[in-house]
Amino acid sequence: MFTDMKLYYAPASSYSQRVLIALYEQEIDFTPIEVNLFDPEARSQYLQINPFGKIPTLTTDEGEVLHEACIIIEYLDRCSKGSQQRLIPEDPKLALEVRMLERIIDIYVNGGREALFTDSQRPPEERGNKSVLKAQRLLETACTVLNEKLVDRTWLAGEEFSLADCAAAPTLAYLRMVYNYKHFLNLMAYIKRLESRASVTKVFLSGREQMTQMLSTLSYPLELLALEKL
Ligand SMILES: N[C@@H](CCC(=O)N[C@@H](CS)C(=O)NCC(=O)O)C(=O)O
Repeated sequence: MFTDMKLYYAPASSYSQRVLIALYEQEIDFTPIEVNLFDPEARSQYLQINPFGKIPTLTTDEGEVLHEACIIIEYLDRCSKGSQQRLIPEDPKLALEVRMLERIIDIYVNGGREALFTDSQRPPEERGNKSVLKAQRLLETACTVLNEKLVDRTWLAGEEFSLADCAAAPTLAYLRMVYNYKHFLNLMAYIKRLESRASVTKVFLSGREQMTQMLSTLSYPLELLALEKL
């Protein structure tokens, strides 16, 4: 059924990783096509598939072209075999919570991570402007909300792994490079659970080499925070 499904992605791209986790969770066959957005020719070719120049993109068996990680995951979830656990629950109330958590991760956690990362690559005397501080405050609020949700939950929306966890895994892993969240104890325990989940382990391992290479090209090196150091 999924023989001609193609995922355009990069191993270290956090949005690609969200979709890869969903594909492995749902045991869906696909053809991976690695895109190098740093190569001008590859980039201009890719723009024909995704005019925004963002990865990932999924092309379906029916020839549909899907952008946006959360939409791609929703598509995969609808097509997945009946035996697999749904990443967006059937129950409408639960489904709303899953989507809300995914939005919080995308907008406030990932938005804060991006703002802090960009800031870290400015000369030290130019860091910490108002918009960065605002993004950091929103990031802290989002971490507080997620940390509270996790008081009595294994996964973000409860006992079932969901779309929200697909989004959280790479976002929280990369967040460690720019923001130390060791004071959020439930989040810390949660990232460890995520990292031991088979789909997540596989995706993180395959992205490590490219991420290490990218980190080596930074103007201001980041100290990649290992969990043991937090
Ligand atoms: N809203 C998009 C964001 C995708 C995105 O930002 N992807 C990054 C890689 S993780 C990218 O393509 N960056 C390249 C660029 O901005 O030029 C989604 O949900 O898929």
